[in-house]
Amino acid sequence: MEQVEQEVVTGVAVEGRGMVRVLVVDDSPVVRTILSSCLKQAGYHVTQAVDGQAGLVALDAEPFDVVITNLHMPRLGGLGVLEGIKRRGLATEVVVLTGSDDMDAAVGALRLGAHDYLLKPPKRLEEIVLTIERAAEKKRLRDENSRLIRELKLLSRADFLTGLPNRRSLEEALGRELDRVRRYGASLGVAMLDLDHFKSVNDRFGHQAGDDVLRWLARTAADAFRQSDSVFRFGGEEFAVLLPAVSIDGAGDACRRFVERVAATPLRLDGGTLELTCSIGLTAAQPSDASAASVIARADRALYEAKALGRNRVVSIQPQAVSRVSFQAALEAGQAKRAQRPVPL
Ligand code: GH3
Ligand code: MG
Ligand code: MG
Repeated sequence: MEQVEQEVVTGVAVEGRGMVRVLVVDDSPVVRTILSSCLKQAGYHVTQAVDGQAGLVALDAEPFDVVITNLHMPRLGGLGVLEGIKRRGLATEVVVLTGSDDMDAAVGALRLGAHDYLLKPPKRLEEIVLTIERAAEKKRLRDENSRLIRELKLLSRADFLTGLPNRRSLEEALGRELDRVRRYGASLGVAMLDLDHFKSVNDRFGHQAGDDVLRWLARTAADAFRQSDSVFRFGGEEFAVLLPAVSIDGAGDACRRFVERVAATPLRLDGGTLELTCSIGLTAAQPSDASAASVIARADRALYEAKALGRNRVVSIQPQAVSRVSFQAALEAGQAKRAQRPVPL
């Protein structure tokens, strides 16, 4: 076990600083004590480590916002701490302590990504606190930035109305799955689903009710398909489903059950009962498929056929036989029966 002085000194809570964790790394007990008591008085959470190696052990054990480290120490110096932080991909800011006769080392540390340096021995306590404060603020802004970027990425892949992953997300997921089909010969069913005569739903019940129906459809699809399947809102009243690790017949059964479930669930809306149906075009991705777009285009052709054959059904296209005869031979669902009781949304 590395020697880490695990003394955590919690100072008076100064607004905004109470949550900031600072690691003081120095082989001199005197310097450690001066820095620690000064920072704790300023309200920071402070942990001490006796050299660079002990500092890295502390950094592995818990997150720190700022490390203030001496450059020259036995076993491992400040540049080693800096490199260790980079190697670990930590966002911790580093302030190095250097003698006035060793500015080359301080500049080297800045080049390696240190936030700032302080001259030894530390004289003006205010300067130490201000330097740590600026380092902590930089860390806070960087964290906030990363959080916003993560959030934006999520938002850019989610559909606002239904919460389902959107078309961009589908194209990425399909690209990944297609790679598995090509590399490992994995099976992948790709279904395009479109609500039948949806325009008339808006016309009859209003756009708001139309939105509610889209949300209901999204919930129902996410519930009806397997956990390993993924449902996407492609756009408008069109959805896509990826069904990995299942034969085209298995995918066809799942799609047919879904079409039947929608048809068997009349929806109670303000102003009456909606007997909703949907159509699905299904295909299996092939190693020879050049892109996600080519698979989607084939599923779309199957969907077009399902509409042309009377809607409320599934048509699957087997890629090796895309003739019109095979469309009809692949017809999998007839008109579904309706349940008696309308379901409220
Ligand atoms: P088909 O059976 O041939 O698919 O007929 P359809 O009426 O469903 O198809 P069409 O493409 O003519 O109309 C689609 C409708 O979907 C028109 C549009 O107003 C509606 N729609 C698309 N996006 C939304 C949405 O976000 N909310 C609502 N309420 N309606 C939408
Ligand atoms: Mg449509
Ligand atoms: Mg439609």
